Amino acid sequence: MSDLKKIRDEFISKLKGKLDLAELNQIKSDLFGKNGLVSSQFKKIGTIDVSERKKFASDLNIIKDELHDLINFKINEIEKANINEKLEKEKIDVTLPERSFVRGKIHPVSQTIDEISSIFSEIGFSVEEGPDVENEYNNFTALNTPDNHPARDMHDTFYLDEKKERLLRTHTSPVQIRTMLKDKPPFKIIAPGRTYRSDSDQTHSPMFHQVEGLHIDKNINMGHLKGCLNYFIKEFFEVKKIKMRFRPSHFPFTEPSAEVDIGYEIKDGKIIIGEGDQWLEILGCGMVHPNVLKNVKVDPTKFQGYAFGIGIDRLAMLKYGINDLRAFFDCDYRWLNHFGFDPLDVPTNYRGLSR
Ligand code: 2NM
Repeated sequence: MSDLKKIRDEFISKLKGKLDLAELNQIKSDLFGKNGLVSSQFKKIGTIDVSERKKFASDLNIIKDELHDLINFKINEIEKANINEKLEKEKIDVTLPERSFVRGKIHPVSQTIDEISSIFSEIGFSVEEGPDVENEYNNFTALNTPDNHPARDMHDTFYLDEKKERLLRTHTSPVQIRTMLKDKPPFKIIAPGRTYRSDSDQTHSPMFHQVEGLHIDKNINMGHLKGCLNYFIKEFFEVKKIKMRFRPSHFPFTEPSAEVDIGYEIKDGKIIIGEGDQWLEILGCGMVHPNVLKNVKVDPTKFQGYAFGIGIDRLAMLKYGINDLRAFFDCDYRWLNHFGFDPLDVPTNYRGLSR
């Protein structure tokens, strides 16, 4: 048997087996590479006796084509199978239903704090924050609240130790105290945040939210207080005019003290803020007591000012028609989805405040 026929038979039988791509390429190089078996036969043509040369060259070309075509056919088959497998695996079923997707909502209390902060920042107030766990000096003593005052009672305040030194702040006034102790007057700040009182029923939650304001400068009087609150209430409820009255009251930290009511009426079962002959109490305020100023080393003969405290939760309920305070803190996802605010929805009265 000639060399050519041997090569042919050997490789035809090899190629009958199951071969992968790497093995096929190896065979291809063994035969047709630079020193491959078939390539070497081509180099031999010149040495062959002239009488046999033509037949040898012709046989060689036939064998070369046969092996070459067979290898390429097998490579092609594998590549086609690979592509088909990929197509099968990566098939997208466009008839499947989409994955459910939920976007979080801004809690109405957070939304209201943002609105209040941006309204006050427009007239020069800056926002201050402080810790929820306070000491009794910042929460009571500095605020001219005597030891025997009912607010200090165990039934009203959450004390965190036997000695009653640490407590959950009952208002955000300690933030004003901290600010006045740390900086020099004038002061023009608001302090929004969580506050705590031992109280729980339909209209009281043991944790609630307050924003307190403080403006201390030379010659600040009650007219400034009235103007500031009138502006705030109009902006907050988005009304042009507001009926407002100051009722004498008492707080240990202010003198004189007042509670502020706004006019409202019910029309077609809906509350209209700003007009009507019903009164709604919405905040407490007054001129900061000289004792408070002395406690934070501010000279009350040189500096005076006003302060106010607003309950945020009730304001949010009024503005957004929510009637159960407790729903605010139930963490019911369906409730939040209904009453919450879309974080990507920029309101028309947006004031450019970042969250
Ligand atoms: C209120 C009512 C009246 C108040 C007083 C102070 C401070 F720290 F400056 F003395 N901050 N907030 C204040 C005054 C709070 O809440 C109903």
